[in-house]
Amino acid sequence: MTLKVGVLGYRFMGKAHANALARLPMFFPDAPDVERHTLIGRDEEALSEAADRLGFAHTSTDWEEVIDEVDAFYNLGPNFVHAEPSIAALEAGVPVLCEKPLAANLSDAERMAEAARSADVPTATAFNYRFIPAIQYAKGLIEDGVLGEIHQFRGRYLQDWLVDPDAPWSWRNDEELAGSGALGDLGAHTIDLARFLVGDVERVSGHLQTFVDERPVEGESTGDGETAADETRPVTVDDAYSAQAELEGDVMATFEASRFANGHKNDHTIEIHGSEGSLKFSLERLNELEVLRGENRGYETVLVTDESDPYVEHWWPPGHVIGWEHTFVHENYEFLSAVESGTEYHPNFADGVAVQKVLDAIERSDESGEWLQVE
Ligand code: SOE
Repeated sequence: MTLKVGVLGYRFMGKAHANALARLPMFFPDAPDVERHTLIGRDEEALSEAADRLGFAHTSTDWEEVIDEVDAFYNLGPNFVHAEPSIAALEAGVPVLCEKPLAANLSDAERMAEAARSADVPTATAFNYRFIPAIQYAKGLIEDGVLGEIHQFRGRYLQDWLVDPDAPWSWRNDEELAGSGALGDLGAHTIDLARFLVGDVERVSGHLQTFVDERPVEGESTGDGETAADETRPVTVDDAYSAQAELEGDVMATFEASRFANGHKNDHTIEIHGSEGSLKFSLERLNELEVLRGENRGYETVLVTDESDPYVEHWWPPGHVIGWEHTFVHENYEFLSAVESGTEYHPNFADGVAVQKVLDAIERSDESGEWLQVE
């Protein structure tokens, strides 16, 4: 059977997932057959150019029509578009993969998770970093007790694309459209990894800050290399956040993210300390994991491209490293395999709403100045 996939969104994430779908038959012969069926967007000209480039057979400006024609629906639109199309697809019994964070606010995320429960088909919240071989290796070490009892988790995700006060305003700077800023965009990944590797978040104390309050709207070109950008719009989300947290099992955690961290491009790092050892992971060196076993013996750098890598046989011989885009291939492979076999998939919408509850509690804690329980 060929699974027809309908994809809403054709920019950054559209490209990442289309690339993943194209790689599946080449590298994962055991994956279901997949057709890049319909690409969905609003601007017909841009959509048609993207569909040709990304290998989609059809285009549509109406997601409602597409839902009835496909076997899986990918919602890769901005956060405020996550809820309605995803819920409609689930009500039609179509499995859904939705980009993170699950929604722009907790009530939408809860409605989506409820629709997923009723539909009882596989859903995915696209936390692609779970599918990095080094992260899966780390999980195996923790489950095997190599780190002993876990005491601390530290995660930070730093980028710098908003340091320039003239960096243009986009939906990502607007509370209605995005929900939050660095918190939801980047922090959601870190919080998901904390849940995946260590456990649920029980209580938090958060702090959010916006360093630039308004940004220029990208203007029309004036033809002389300048843009007519005298209009600005307010920034209504955080540029950076930090939070202290307690995870289940009395694990102490800190989370931090910024889109304002000069010099950091896509710097997501995780550190975990246990009674018997520690781990360090950096997304900028994603083929490696630093592991400390026992006290005072120093960290050993494990190159995770050998038999410990669950996907190594699909790619290159050990030592031939993989990159950021491969995380999407692994994610698509696992999700579409679950769609074909009708089995459970994680991280699903229940995982997405669990993260959204933490994002929501961090924001409320910033407003009230108090530690809050995550319900
Ligand atoms: C933001 O810059 C961003 O593209 C996030 O939206 C992605 O989730 C992250 O993986 C990379 O950075």
